[in-house]
Amino acid sequence: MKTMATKSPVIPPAQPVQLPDKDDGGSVVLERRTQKTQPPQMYQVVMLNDDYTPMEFVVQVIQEFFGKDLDAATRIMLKIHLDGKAVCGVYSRDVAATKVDQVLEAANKAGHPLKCISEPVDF
Ligand code: TYC
Repeated sequence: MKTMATKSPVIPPAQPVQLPDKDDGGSVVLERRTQKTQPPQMYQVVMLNDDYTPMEFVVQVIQEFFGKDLDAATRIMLKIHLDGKAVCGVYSRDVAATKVDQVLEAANKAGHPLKCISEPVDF
């Protein structure tokens, strides 16, 4: 399961500008501002708890695909186990989607029901 969404860029409203002099006595001109480039939307890969996947497998997956050491991976796995879910990493949309695919493929191969999703940060 993958979750995707997009955010439309925020365009600042046009501001009324008073011309300095030689105007027609009080006319108001709307000046369009150039749009600022927004930083790319980032995606967090969230891993979900289940009752069947062995803890050791989850720790290995987090180490392998999210570049965490044993200690960090164990802490993330325990957070998932206790809270139901946890963020394993934050990436661009394509990289996050690839991480989800890699985790699901490894889980399927091993016969575990482990699930993870990708969702926009600030979802
Ligand atoms: N709850 C599982 C168990 O008790 C362990 C587990 C942790 C499973 C994290 C999935 O994403 C997960 N064996």
